[in-house]
Order: sequence, then C-alpha cells, then structure tokens
Amino acid sequence: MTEVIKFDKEGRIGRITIDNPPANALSFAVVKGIANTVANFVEDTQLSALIISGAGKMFVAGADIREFNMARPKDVPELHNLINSIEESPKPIIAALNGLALGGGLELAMGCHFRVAHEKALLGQPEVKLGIIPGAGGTQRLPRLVGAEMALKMIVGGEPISAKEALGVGLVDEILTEDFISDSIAFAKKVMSGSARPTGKIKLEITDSTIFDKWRDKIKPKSRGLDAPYECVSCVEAAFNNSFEKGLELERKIFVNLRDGEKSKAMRHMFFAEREINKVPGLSKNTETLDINTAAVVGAGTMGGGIAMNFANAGIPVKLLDISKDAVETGIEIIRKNYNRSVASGRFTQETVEKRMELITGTTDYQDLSQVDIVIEAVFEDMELKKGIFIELEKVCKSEAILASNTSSLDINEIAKVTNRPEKVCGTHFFSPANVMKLMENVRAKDTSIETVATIMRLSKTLKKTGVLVGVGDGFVGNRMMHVAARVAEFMVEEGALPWQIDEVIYNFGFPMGPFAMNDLAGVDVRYSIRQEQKKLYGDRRQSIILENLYQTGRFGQKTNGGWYTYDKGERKGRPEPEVETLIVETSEQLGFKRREFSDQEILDRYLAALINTGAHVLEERLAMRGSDIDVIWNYGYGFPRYRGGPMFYADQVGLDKIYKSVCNYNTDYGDWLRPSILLERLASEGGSLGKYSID
Ligand code: 3H9
Repeated sequence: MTEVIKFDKEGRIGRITIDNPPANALSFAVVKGIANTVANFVEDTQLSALIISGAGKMFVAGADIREFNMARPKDVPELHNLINSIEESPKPIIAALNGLALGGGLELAMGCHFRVAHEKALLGQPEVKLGIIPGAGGTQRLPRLVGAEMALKMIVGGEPISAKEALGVGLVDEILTEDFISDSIAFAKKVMSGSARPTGKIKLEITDSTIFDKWRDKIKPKSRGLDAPYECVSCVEAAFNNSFEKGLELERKIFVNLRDGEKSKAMRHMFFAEREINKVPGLSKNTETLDINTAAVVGAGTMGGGIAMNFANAGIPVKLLDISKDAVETGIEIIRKNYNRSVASGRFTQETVEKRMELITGTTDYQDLSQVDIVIEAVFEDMELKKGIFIELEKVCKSEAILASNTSSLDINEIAKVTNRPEKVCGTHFFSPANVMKLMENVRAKDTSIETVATIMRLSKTLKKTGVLVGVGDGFVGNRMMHVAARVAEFMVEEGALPWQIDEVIYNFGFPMGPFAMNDLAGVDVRYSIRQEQKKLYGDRRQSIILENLYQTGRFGQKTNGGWYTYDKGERKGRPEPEVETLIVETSEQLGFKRREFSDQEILDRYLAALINTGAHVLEERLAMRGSDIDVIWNYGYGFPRYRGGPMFYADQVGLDKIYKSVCNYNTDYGDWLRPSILLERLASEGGSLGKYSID
C-alpha cells in the first residue's frame, strides 16, 4: 500500500503532504496518518512549526464520502477530534492550500493556526449538497473567521470561493504566487516564533440577529423536502448563542443525524451516480474524439432553437437551418426573446447576448452545412421526414462530421441506414426547454463508433449538460418510463381518481409537478400523437381513452389555456376544471367502471411501481448501462427529488420484494404495461439492488 501521508523537514519546519489520489479525501488512513504525525510534531523539540498541504492539484476535497457507510477502525480518531487536537497544538500549524479545500478539507485548514493559499485554490463547504452539514467544526469555526453572513453564504449555499475572496474576508492569511512549497516554508519561518492562534478562541458577536430568519426565508423556494439547508442555518446561529464547545457538540449531533438519514444517503448515491455516467466500457482517455468547433441544427422550432442556444452559450458558432426563410427568422426571433428574458432577469448582459446571437446564423441551404463538425436534427417526430434530412446531410456534410438526431422515440438504427456513415450517426436527445434542462440522453445506435460516443459525451460537458449514454429502444430510457407511468395515472383517473389528486400526490412526493400538469405543459396533442404512434407497438395492450376524449375537446394544455386544468390569463398554474371532471366521469361510464376511491398512498405506489418496473425492463433490454444512470436521467430530466435518489435507488429503499409483489398485483389491472420484469424478480429474490445494478 502506498503511503497516503508523507512527512519531511526543513530545519525547524516539518511538512505533511497528503497524497491520497484522486481527491486527497480524508480517509481513515489519512486521518490516522495526520494524527500520528501531529502528535510526533508536538513532542518533537527540534520542530517549531508544521505545514499541512496536499499532493497534486488538490489540497483536500473533504471527508471520504465512500467511508460514510463504513465502521471506523478503533485506532482512527474521528476527524473532528483530530482537528481539535491540531488547534490545541502549542506550536503553530499552517495549512498550505495548494488547490481545492472542500468540506472536511477546509475544516482541517480552519483548525490550523494559519492558512496560506495558492492563487488558484478554491475554498468551500459543499456538504449541504450531500444532504449534511459540515461535521468537523465548520459551522463553528467559519463564522469566527469570516462573520455570520459570509459563513451562511458558504455553508448554506455550498459554493466555493476563490483564494482572493478568502483573503479579503480573512479566511486565508496570504496568497502565495511563486514557488508554492518554498513560499509556504518561508511563511512558516515567519510565524514559527510566535504562538499558535486557535480559531475556536475567537469571540463571536452578532450585530443583526434577524439575519438567520432572513436566510431561512431566502432558502425556502429551493429547499422543498430538504433538511440540511435549515440545519446549516441553525448551526451557524448556534455558534453565536453558545460556547465553542457547546456549538461543536450540537453540530456533531445534527451531522450524525443527517449523515445516517435516508435523504443524505440518497444524495450521496446521486453524487457517485453522476460520476459513473462518464465510465463507458471501451472508452478511455486515449479514445480519439472529434473537436466540435462548429455545429448546425436542422429545424428552427422551439427544440432546435434551444439546442442552438446551447452551442452559442458555449461559444461554438452554429447554423440554424429550416425549409423556409420565414421559419428561420421566426426561430431566431424566439431565441432573441429567450435571451432578452435573461437580460431582464439580470442573468446576462446585453453585450453577452449580442455576442451569442452573432454565433447563430440562419440558413435554408443545406450546402451551408458542408463544413460543420456536427449536425443535430431537431424536426417533427416523423421517420420519413428525418430520413429525408439525413439523406441531404449525407450528401453535403464533410465525411468526418457527426450526424445526430434529437428524436425522443424513433429508431436511430433505421435513420442511420440512409447514410454511408452509420458509425457517425447517433442520438443527442435534449429535454425541453433545451436551453435550460441539463439532461442529454446520448443514444448509441447499433453501428455508432466508440469515437462518436466519446465525442458526444465530451460535447455534453462542453455544453454544460449531464450526458447519459443510452441504447436504441422505444422512448430510450426516460420517456419509456414516463409514458408507462403516465398511462397508469390515466388508468387511475378512468377508475376513480382525479388528475389534481394524482398531481398533488406526485408533487408532495417531491416532483416539481405531477403527470397531468406536465402533460398540459408539453401539450395534450403531443402526447395524443405519440399515443397514435405507440399503438403500432402496443396496440394489443390496454389503452386509456381519457386522453383521446380530452384531445377531442380541443383542450391541448397551457397553449390553449386549458387541458386537464384551466389556466386563467397569465397564470402558469392551472385550476381544476369541472368540465374535465364531467368528461372523466362520462369516460368511466363509457368504459363500464364504477368509480372508486384511491388513497394517496395507493396512487403513489401504483405510479412508482410503473416507473420502477419499466426501469428494470430498460436495464434488462440494456438500454441503460446502470441502475444509477436511470437515477441521473430521472433527476435531471424529470425532477425526481434528489433527496430520494432516483427511482432505482428509491426502489431499493422500499425493498425490491415489496415492489415486485405490488407489480405482480397491478399486472392484473394493467396487463403488459406492468408485466413484472424478470430482473426485478431476480434481484428481489436474491436481495440484490437496482440502484447498484450494472449490465456488465
Ligand atoms: C465532508 O467533508 C464532511 C465533513 O464536513 C465532516 C466529516 C466528519 N470522497 O468529481 P470528480 C472522487 S463531506 C470520496 O470526477 P472533478 C470521485 O468520486 C465531503 N471520493 O473530479 C471520483 O472518483 P472516481 C465534502 C471523492 O475534478 C474522483 O474523486 N466534499 C471525494 O470533476 C474524481 O472526482 C465534497 O462534497 C470525496 N470527498 O471534481 C466534495 N471527492 O474517479 C466532493 C471526490 O472513482 N467532490 N471523490 O469516479 C467534488 O465536488 C468533486 O469531486 C471535486 C473534483 C470538485 C473535488
């Protein structure tokens, strides 16, 4: 085993280097190593000061999150105790922040008596993003160094600050710009004759005690279902109302509580899930990728315009093609309106918008796409139309260019066949609104090459999206699951529930909206036409007719001021519509159903069973590589609450045997829509996990 802690001396200065790649996380081994070295330093009369820094580009990215679920070996001190003992050292200990200092890393640095930082270092307490609070003194030491407002900003917001900002607020003592190691030794020499400077001894006073309630109000809109942000505020507040020791005790109690709770476990699962999506078998750092320096989008509608904005936002020139000059102009006009909204909200300056608009050029001539590196087709979901476009693209585009489709459901293998470069054909499925939603389902067709896969996965990062690789199949991953769950919701409506009851249950579970409100947003007519297509695949299954009946009334959703709900002028939130309720009751009669009560719990169970069972089918069919990939898709594409960890992780928490039994029950009502997945059955009987399942 390599040594994770290195120690050397220069004269009277000792130096610890934490060398625990990839993130220098404070694993049990690191904590033990630092503890032993600090104890030796305190005893060593030859040494007057100690420097702690990290190897490589990071100082320390925090406690080792993977070890949160493991039992700590008896000979390893708790991190907060190690930090207290550093603070208690009578001789100065200096944290030399060579790079990122996050979470426990910053807490370690604040336990030291001095902090110097590289100009590129970043300092932060991101624990809140994992559903916890800083648990090794951060909520008590940070306010002592930077005051209440800044501490709240860093701890509740979770975003890091730069070394320069840290210097300004008193979190670091000096920024070192030249040779980091020799400069930190020089700093240590400067302070070694002085005494240690314990942060915990700094007296705290509050000038405005209303600040804490103001923060509680401020975080409300973005903290639905979360506990950690509020606990962060309470702990910082406690620093002002308690002794340092009492504050630490309280922090510890809350930290342990949150760490061991379901919400943080789910958020930690999501942290690792987001990192797993980049691991594609056969793809390595050496896989060749095509540099995407120019792009084109075919189809200047809402989706195409949104996709074009992504390229412009990333500084990549993009051509927007449609059949008529009018369509192109309208598309560009809509893009400008979207950008103008961002100017009005203060997100972008007018100058930024002008620069981005300059990168978008409209055209009606395919010849203008001859030199672009990638084309994304984003036209109406019509196979023949798409094939026609790919034939044109094949003719004009340079041979290296990637040809991608934004289809949300059609067979990309079939599209690829009309080209002579199937290895360069793939899907890049953006979610609406494409300039806002973070998810991209990157679709690998039968012949898509690994280089094309690598290029689109990298493109997702360039566009600041979360790209998840999926396979070809009806609806790919996200929409396949969503369509089944939406059908189950409609079946429940036909049997006795009401759309607003279902939506409320789903909203209360933590989704941003329920399936009917979502349908009103996306368009009842859009779902209707998808259903007509799906009849070709699933015509023999139970069909819900309520959607068709609603469609016949011309209530297409928000765009017609009414769908499942009615939307008063200027309102984006609908109100239950008695006429729709009448239509629902009539539909039940038409189907011969005697309407019955559904409890909220039953609604939730049926809806989630549909999602989970379809997710398991998706894994069986190898459309997703991992259960955790599905969780990322559902978090980023559909707003599945992160603190519940995605449908696959959630299923594990409920118990797969319980879910499997429910699916078998519901199968009687819904037939093949809820045909129990063989994988689900197997994992349930073996005590396996969907969240950790991988197809390899
Ligand atoms: C904490 O500190 C609690 C304390 O208050 C109290 C304790 C008592 N642990 O993201 P990347 C791995 S909570 C374990 O792809 P980047 C990561 O999984 C912690 N592993 O790189 C990945 O592994 P793999 C508070 C960690 O350059 C590899 O490093 N800290 C940890 O895009 C590369 O990661 C945080 O929340 C960790 N702490 O981003 C910071 N950190 O290669 C969490 C990273 O096997 N980390 N790994 O997939 C991050 O935000 C980003 O990883 C970071 C680097 C910005 C550091």
